[in-house]
Amino acid sequence: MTGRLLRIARTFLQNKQSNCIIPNMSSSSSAKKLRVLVDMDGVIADFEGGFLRKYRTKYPNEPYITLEDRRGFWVSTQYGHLRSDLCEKAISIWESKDFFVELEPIPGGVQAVKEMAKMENTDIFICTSPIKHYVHCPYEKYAWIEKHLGYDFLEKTILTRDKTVVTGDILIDDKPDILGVDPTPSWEHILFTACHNKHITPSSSQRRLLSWAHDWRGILDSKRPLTR
Ligand code: DGP
Ligand code: MG
Repeated sequence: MTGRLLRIARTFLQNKQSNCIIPNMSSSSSAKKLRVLVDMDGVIADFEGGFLRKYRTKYPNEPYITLEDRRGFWVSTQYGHLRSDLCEKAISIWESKDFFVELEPIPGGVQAVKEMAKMENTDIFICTSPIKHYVHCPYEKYAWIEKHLGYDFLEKTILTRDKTVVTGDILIDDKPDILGVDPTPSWEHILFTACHNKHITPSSSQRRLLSWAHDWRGILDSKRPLTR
């Protein structure tokens, strides 16, 4: 017994000296917590607004698509339909330095996420897909999170191209079809309304969050186990 306590104390001191983060050993207590995954672009960071502003600045004489007329998740696809060379021009915008870090927050999103982080029995993670042109995007996503949500949120940040392999109770995301290697992800996808998806009718089982001014707390509560 004494030997075991000594080992634990030694490990603790070693971890402290090496600045290691000591994992939460009480995994059974976290099992009861509601795990909320919140997407970044189009949910808390205004990708569409930032894109249009920078596209019009860089290409003032080219045609563009207003946010009202946006249809379909892929911006480059719709610009390519407008005129084939505009596909590459659109891509050049989000591949540029400072694009992701300079995105404006979506109204109410940062506040909501901070509030979720303070809720009892709730674990919140930002779950975002970086673009494959990785020179700026992953770094800038972390920088945006630190700037708007704070340094501690870097612990709660998941960058993945496949959100189906991440486990959670809810994923709040503006992409209508979230596909990956797992055909039955653990989370319920709550479709966050964005300019590109507001015209589509979600499948009857899919719930929407119209904006952060709407009842996101009710959606979280609907996933919590009933207490007696
Ligand atoms: P997410 O919000 O996590 O689903 O990330 C999707 C990313 O894809 C986001 O950074 C926006 C970006 N995106 C939007 N339209 C296009 C497009 O047409 N092509 C590419 N490569 N990325 C796009
Ligand atoms: Mg998104």
